[in-house]
Amino acid sequence: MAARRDGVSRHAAHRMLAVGLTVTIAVHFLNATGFVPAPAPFRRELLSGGIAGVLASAVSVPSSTEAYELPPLGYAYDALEPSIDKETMTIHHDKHHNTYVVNINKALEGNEQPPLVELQKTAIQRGPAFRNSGGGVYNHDLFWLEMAPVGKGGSPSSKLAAAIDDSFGSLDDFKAKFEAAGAPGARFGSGWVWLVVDAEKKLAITSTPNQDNPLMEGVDGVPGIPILGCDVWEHAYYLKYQWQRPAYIKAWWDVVNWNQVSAWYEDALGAKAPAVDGVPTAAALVGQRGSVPVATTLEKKGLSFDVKINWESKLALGGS
Ligand code: MN3
Repeated sequence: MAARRDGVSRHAAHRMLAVGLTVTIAVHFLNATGFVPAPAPFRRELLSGGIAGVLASAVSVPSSTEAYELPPLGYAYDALEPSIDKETMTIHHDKHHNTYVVNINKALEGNEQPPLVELQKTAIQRGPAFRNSGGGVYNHDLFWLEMAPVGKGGSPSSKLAAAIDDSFGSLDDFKAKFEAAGAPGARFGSGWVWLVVDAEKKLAITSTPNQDNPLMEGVDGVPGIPILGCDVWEHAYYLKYQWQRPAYIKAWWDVVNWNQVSAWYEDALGAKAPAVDGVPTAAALVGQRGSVPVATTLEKKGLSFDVKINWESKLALGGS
């Protein structure tokens, strides 16, 4: 019995060592590579051959695997200052948003991944990974797109402006009601405030807890198509505004991309929800993307991200 226990202990020790090494390698690797996304086409090119092809086959990740991706911002991290500071944007996008991307991809590993917008519908029924991570990816994709540097976001289209007047009295009244819905007294704890187009194609303000959104069946809020959403999690504002969430929401209006929101309003009247995994749409409206230096930088960093994902897959599956 003693010998057998020793055997078991040795086996357990080996496993622990393997796990420890795995974690060490993973941490080292993640630190070395950072959380920088590869643009979709670049990643797919890599997966079809070359270095990544070798890596993919080495770690048994099918080359046809499709995964949700962390889209690069359509503007610089400091472009939304002074409303939102550079450090908040960097951490929010590179860490918080990326974590949702990694986790929903893990939850869907080996399964077909539907368009992100479709995933929202059944997210609450499918459980926490889909609701929290799937919702988190969609909400943040939308959030980056609906913002633009001060002076670049335009104003509501005449059609949207008329609908806002009709539903809320005026643009100022709308903003006041939206701010009230996002204040800590109304949305206690983490969540989002939304402008939605409801089933009657009317505008409504609602708020949802955590990473829920109005597309989710069974949502605690007004169901509908979101065309504007304000992230009121503390991670969205705390570094600059601390406890003053209302000050953050007030400053946030200066960076709303009304050109994008107006386009989504048109779509919503046709029952089409923002398919937010198409970053260039808003970018074109903002006129801030597509510059060669940005693309070049991202492509240089793209390989690191690709490698990280493959290694993560291996480390998560192997080792024990
Ligand atoms: Mn957030």
